[in-house]
Amino acid sequence: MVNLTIDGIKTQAPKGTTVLEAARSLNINIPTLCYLKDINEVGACRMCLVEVKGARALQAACVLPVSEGMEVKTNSKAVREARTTVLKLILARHERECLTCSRNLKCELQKLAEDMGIDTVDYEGEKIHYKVDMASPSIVRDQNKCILCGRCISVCKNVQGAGVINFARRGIKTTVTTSYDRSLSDVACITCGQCIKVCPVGALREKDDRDRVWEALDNDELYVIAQTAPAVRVALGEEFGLPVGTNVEGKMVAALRRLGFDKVFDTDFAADLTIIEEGTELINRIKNGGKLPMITSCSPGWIKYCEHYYSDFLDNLSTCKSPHQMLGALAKSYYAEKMNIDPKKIFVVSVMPCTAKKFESGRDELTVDGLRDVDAVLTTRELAKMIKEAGIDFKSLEDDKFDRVMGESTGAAVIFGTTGGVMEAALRTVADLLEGKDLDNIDYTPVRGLEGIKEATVKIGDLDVKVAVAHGTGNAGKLLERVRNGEADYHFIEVMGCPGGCINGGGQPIIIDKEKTEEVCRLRAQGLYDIDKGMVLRKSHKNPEIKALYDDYLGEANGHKAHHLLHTHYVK
Ligand code: HC1
Ligand code: SF4
Repeated sequence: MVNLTIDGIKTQAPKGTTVLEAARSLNINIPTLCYLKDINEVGACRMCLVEVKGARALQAACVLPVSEGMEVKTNSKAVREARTTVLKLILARHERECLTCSRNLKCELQKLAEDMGIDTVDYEGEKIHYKVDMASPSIVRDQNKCILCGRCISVCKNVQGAGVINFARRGIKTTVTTSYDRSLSDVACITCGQCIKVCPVGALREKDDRDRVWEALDNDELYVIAQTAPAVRVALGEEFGLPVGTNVEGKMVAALRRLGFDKVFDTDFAADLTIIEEGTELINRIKNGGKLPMITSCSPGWIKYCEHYYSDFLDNLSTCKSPHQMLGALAKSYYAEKMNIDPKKIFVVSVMPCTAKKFESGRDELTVDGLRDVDAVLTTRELAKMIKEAGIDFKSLEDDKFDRVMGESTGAAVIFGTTGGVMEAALRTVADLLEGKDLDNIDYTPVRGLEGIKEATVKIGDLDVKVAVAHGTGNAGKLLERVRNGEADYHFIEVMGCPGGCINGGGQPIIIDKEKTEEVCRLRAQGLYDIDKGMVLRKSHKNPEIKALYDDYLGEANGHKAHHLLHTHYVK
C-alpha cells in the first residue's frame, strides 16, 4: 500500500492506483470528460488537473499513479483557475446548440459547466465547420460538437475490435474521423452505437427515425404495428425517472397504443420462435454433421462484424433471422392473412435497444417477396422522446397488455436481452427435446454474468454439449481466434454485439455517470431475470401461441414455409 495525502486527508491506496481513483475512494470528486476506467485512460481533456507538492506543473489525476508521501490538492486556487480555463476553451470550440441538441440535459459538458458555475465563454477563436455525416442508417457523426476526448476511438478499437475512427490532423484542425474522412457508412463500422453511449456530448447520435414513424401513424391507409424488444422494458422507465431495471412493460404497451399504433406485439414472442427454429437447426447440425460451432445470428452488429472481420465463419451463423425480423415477416404473412389485410399496407415499427437494428432492417437479405420485414426501427431513447412529444404522462399510465396473436411469450424469451440469455433459452428447449422430457432444472447459471467470455459443458442425455458466450464484438473476435486456431471447439456459441448484451445496446438510455455503467447493466439484467423467474411458462416450446403458429400456419420447425419466412443467409 502507498501512503499519501489528498486535500489534507491521510489515506492509503494500492500501488498502481491513480490519484483520480484514490480521490474517488475518499468521495472527492475530480471532474473528467475523457476518463473511462480500463477503456480510455489518456489524460486528454485536462479537466482532472491537480496540484502535487513539489511538482513543477499541475498534473492530470487520471493518469498519475499514487506515490509514497505524495501530497495532493484537488481544489486549490491554481487548480480551480486552470480547470476553468480548460473548460472555457473546450466550450469555445464546441458548437453550443444546447437547446436543439439530442443530448440536451444529458450532456456531461453541459453538466460540468453548470457544476463549475461557468456563465461566460470568454474566448471566441477560429472555428472550422464540419459537414455532419448522416449517411449511415444508424449513426450520425457531428464533429462540430466533438470535444476530442477520445472515448469513441477507444471503445470502437479496444472494446468492439472495429477501430474505424481515430484522431487526425493537428492543432486547431485536430479531429476524430475515419480514414480519408469517409462516411461511417463507407468504412467497416458495425453500427453498434457503443461510441454514442460513451460520447460525453452530442457529437454522436442515432439516425432519428421518429418523423418516418409519425408520418406512418398519421397515414390512415397504413396499418401500423409496433413490437418491442426484451431489453427495452427494463430501461425505458429510466427516461421517466423510474429506478434502473424497473419493468415498465405494461406502461410501455399503453403508451404505444396512445401514440396510435394499431397493434402492439411483443418481440419476445418471436424470440420464443427463434429458439424453436434455432434449437432445431442446432440439433440437426449436431446429428447430421452440419457446420459447427453454430453461432447465434440475432445481433446485427455482430453479423456485420463477422462479415467484415471473420467472414470465414459466415457458414457457422445460424440461418435464423433475428426475432424482430421474424415477427415483421409474420406480421405481413400469417397475421395479414388471418386479418385479411393487404401486407403492402402493413408498416412494422420495431422498438429496440439497438442502433444496428436500423441498419439490419434495411438489408436485402431480410425481405420476403420484395417486402421489407421491418419498415422502421426506433431506439429506446427515440420512443421516450415520442412519448414526451405526445404529452403522455408515462408514470401515471395504467398497465396494458400486448395484442394477440403475437403477444404471448415465456421467461426464456425475455432473458434474450442480456448476455447468456439466448444460450440459456436455447438450452432449456434443446435439453427437453433431446431428452424427451420436461426437465425441472432450467437455470443455466454458468452462462450468466458479465464476464467477457463464458464457457460451459452441458450434459444433455449422453451428449456433452460444449457452449461459449461472448459479448462485445472484441470478445467475440478473441473467442473466434481460438476456434480458428484449433485451441477451442464448441457446438454452440452465443455472440451479442454489445458489452452486456442488448440491455447495454447503443440505443438504450444514456448513463451520464459512466462509472455506474456496470451497475446499471447488472440492474437491467436483474430486471429481466426477475421477469423470467416470475413467469409460469419459462421454456419457449411451451408458448401456446407458438404452438398454434406451427399448427395453423408454419407446419414443421425448419420446414419449407419457416425457411421462406424466417431464415436467411449472409454471404461475403
Ligand atoms: Fe435484442 Fe433480440 S434480444 S437482439 O438482444 O434477439 O436489440 O432486447 O430485440 O431481434 O428478441 C436487441 C434485445 C432483441 C431481436 C430479441
Ligand atoms: Fe465503432 Fe460501433 Fe461507433 Fe461504428 S458504431 S464507429 S463500430 S463504436
